[in-house]
Amino acid sequence: MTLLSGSKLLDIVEKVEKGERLSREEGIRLMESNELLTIGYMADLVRKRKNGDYAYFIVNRHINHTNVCANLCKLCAFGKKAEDPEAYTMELDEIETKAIECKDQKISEVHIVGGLNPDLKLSYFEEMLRRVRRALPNVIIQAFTAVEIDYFAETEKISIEEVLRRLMDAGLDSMPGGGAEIFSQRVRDKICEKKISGDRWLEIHEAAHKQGLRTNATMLYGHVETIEERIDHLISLRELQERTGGFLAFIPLAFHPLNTELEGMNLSRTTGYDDLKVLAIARLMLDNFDHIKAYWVMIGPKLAQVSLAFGVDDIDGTVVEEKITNAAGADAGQSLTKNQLIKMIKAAGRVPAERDTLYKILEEGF
Ligand code: V47
Repeated sequence: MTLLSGSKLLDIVEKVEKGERLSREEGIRLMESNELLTIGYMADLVRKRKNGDYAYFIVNRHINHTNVCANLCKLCAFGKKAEDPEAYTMELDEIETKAIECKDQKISEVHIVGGLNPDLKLSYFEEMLRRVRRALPNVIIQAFTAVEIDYFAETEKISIEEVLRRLMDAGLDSMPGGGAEIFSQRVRDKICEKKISGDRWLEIHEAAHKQGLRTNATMLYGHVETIEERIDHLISLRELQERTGGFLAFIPLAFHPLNTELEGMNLSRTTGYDDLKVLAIARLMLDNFDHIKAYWVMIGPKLAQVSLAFGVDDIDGTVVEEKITNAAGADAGQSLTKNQLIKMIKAAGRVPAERDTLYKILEEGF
């Protein structure tokens, strides 16, 4: 085939065409390669094999209930000390009002994550879930990263299993994939030294999967990590997925340096080329994940749309209000309408499928 003539990746192409698993070394070769179209060709093949012509989106709403955070990671521009003038913590009434406001918008998911606020007890989160559930009985509540779950267990002095059980009793349906960053401790020491280890993040997701919660996984890239550390991160996720099958989707998160403590390190925003490569290589390495999601808030709607030809089958959702990436200088906006998402997908020649958190198709075609 002309596209592939002279390619140095032909052995990998052959393996992908046969549906064989790629090794760590092959993953590293892909990361080192500049053959974006060859990588994209392979990722598109896998994407099509798994998801046909569907490209998914969700009508959802994010709520970031507090930015007060005990960790204050260097990578993050969102977290604040309690005494900071920009610090905020939403009252439960305010959260309930935000949920009630969504009643007419036919959302299927509420996505709730926040900082590690020492003043908030587990009972606050249980009540939050009950009130959101009462306001929106049919939505799926996807809430609290593994980092938050670990913090609840530590502050309440109870096990992860107990935290998960109590939150599930109150209405928790699924966990998002945040807080994973890069699992390598070398990197965590540089960008999020107080955050739970990579092993702990994986342990908490494993515990969640064992209790029947489906979860997502992320990887924050484009800061101080090496290519090897990216691939090792993906392989750790692949291994856990092999054991539990509990992950729904993988979402690479492009690092935004503005207003973070890493800003002074001369780090610039990721390039479009790297964003597409990471998405496509994730599709190739994570052969046991059904879905690869491009989070348009981080890479912009235009690149998210193009990524549909590079292994991506999901462009996330309407979002409505997003504070974490926006604090770090994201300029893609905070909200897209359902019609905008449908238009993006159709213009890429794919069939728009409105899904719920668990990838049940609610409506298709449009
Ligand atoms: O946990 C923090 C990351 C995450 C920055 O599971 C940053 O479906 C870039 O996890 N630059 C929150 N990234 C977002 C997240 C997410 C988003 C959409 C969907 C899902 C899902 C998950 O954002 C944090 C952290 O890893 N983050 N600071 C920054 N400066």
